[in-house]
Amino acid sequence: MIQLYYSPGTACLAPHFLLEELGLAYELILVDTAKQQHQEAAYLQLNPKGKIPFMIDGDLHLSESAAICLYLIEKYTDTQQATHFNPAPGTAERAQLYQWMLYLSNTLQAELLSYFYPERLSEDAAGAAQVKAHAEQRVASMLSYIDTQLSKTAGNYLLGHELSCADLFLFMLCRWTRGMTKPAREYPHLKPYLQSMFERRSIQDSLAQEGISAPYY
Ligand SMILES: N[C@@H](CCC(=O)N[C@@H](CS)C(=O)NCC(=O)O)C(=O)O
Repeated sequence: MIQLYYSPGTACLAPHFLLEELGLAYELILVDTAKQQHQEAAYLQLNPKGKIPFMIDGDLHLSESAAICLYLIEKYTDTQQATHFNPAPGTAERAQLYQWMLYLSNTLQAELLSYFYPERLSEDAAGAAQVKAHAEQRVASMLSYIDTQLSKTAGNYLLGHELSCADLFLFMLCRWTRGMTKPAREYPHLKPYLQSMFERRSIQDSLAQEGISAPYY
């Protein structure tokens, strides 16, 4: 059975939503970052990066939330019900999926990590406060870009009419902005988008399993 190592609310959420969305059997294993369990020897032996999430599927050991999502759609979407999750290689839809997954993980997620760990990018508290403030400004311009893109899609999702793992990834990242001056939920197109994503059973169940309570996003 697939094992997902998680810490509540962290980058494990996108793979967790996806496991639920695909109806796969999996086991959740808690590695609590608040208790520094991700720095313990037993976990570092599995994932020397000391980051969450981490997934084991048979002989495969995999880190990086975006890579886990792309692996899961490629391996487990051969059923009729889930084909829209895995657009055929070489198609425009597949290219769009890669574009969103790379943009979200390489740009917005990276900036959010600077926002949450500013002390790693500065030598003192004043510098860290500046790093955090600047990261929040850059996140705001990225949210603005995403909001505009959502206004141009033909359907309700990043790829148009069908949900993809990029939407699950985006919901996770938008959730992380909930404490910002202008959180994602306050952008005109992101607002209804996040509300409708939040209503999905996969998201509700994952948040409940991780023990996450309101405000959700
Ligand atoms: N690019 C990685 C980022 C992983 C990451 O930084 N996870 C955070 C939680 S969201 C973490 O493990 N933080 C603990 C730490 O950096 O000490 C991914 O998407 O999997």
